[in-house]
Amino acid sequence: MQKFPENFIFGAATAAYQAEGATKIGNKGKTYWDDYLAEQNVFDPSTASDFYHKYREDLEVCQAFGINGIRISIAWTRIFPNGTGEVNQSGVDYYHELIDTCIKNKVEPFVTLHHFDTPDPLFKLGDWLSQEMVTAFVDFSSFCFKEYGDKVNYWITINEPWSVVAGQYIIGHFPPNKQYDIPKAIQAMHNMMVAHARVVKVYVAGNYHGEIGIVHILESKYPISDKPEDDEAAMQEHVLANQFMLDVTFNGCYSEESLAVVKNILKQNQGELIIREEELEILSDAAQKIDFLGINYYASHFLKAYEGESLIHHNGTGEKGSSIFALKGIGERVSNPKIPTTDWDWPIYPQGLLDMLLYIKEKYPHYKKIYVTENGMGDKDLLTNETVNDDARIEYVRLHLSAILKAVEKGVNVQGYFIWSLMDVFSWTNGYNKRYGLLYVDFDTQKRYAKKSAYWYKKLAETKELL
Ligand code: BGP
Repeated sequence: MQKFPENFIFGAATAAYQAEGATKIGNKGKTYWDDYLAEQNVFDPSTASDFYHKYREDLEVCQAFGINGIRISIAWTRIFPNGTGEVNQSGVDYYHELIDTCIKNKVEPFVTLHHFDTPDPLFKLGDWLSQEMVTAFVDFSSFCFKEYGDKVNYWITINEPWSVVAGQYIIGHFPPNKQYDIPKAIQAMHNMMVAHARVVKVYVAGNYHGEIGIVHILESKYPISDKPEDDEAAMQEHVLANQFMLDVTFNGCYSEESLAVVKNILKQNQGELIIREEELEILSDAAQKIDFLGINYYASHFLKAYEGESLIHHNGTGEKGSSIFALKGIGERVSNPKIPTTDWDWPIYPQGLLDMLLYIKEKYPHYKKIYVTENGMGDKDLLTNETVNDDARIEYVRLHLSAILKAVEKGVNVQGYFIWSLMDVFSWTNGYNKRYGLLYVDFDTQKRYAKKSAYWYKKLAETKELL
């Protein structure tokens, strides 16, 4: 039996666009998803889990199930429907009520400012590739700090820069749906880190009482064999997806090692990275001021050397074995027969989380603390007798929590865990059949049903013991 520290947060995560629905209610403006999803006509995000209307009920459930933390995000387009300019008071009021309701139910809100939901007008100006976007994000964040800063204790600037740019410019399943444009992805990722750093600066200057951090998706990368070329492939993907961001998060600059790898990738993909002189000080400053790192961890990858042109197939349907992910100048993700995967081909590998936590402690020893801000298992849940017997999910979470406890024993400062997700939500590229929630949502009636995992999590949160 392993026990968690007394103040550990047993949280659950959501994101505005995936949970709230109400995309056309309360004068909300469009994100880049609205027109794109309408055009595609495959998944409809307009109701999602209706958290916009049901948050009171959901937060009472959190309290009843021992959940003492929640990740929510503020939909930028509820506050500034056009991204900049006029403020929409009903959006401002909504988040006051939501945050107050979290506090009333003793559920600590961890509030994210950008969770994959750029306002459409700023997206059209180039999204994270444009300086207008960066400045508008700083202004929006500054507005949120002034409005909610006296009651929010934990702020997250940006959720998963790597996933955003990989989705937009490499995989092509996030608008603007470009594929294999690795140079654009790298530039946008850098610009997101500059935006993060500028927001940290504003927060610190405002003397707010809370803490600020960033969330990265961090998946460990391993060579599939002991061949040096496979090792090289794993190292390259690790640098691009993990180390490049961690360097700047904790050191405020890219290490020579990371820059050498990234420049080589850029060379093979005919591109360059522009880092402006004036950004260096801001990045370095933020690295010293940041209070915590959020890690989202779902899977790790096994890599093999790859010489061909980039080739990707995104498994968005849960058809096991259909994924392809091979990048020119980097490597190819391959299946490891010893490691189980989800139906969406995500390798289930808790050791990868332990390795990542230990890596951070070793490589960035001045990090302050870590929250695991997302972890969970997407599955095709079946509702039977008003519940879901999601034993596979319980086992997944148990193994990952056990990895966290091992890291804590080895001295890594992890202070909380947020299961993705509180309730079943809209999945950006998989729609509604990939369910992660502790609560099953009947998307026709919006009725919630506690899954077996919810009862398991309740017991864990109450006893703090991992059996
Ligand atoms: C993370 C995102 C979440 C969520 C989760 C599950 O990358 O931060 O918003 O979507 O992944 O991903 P998916 O829905 O693609 O299975």
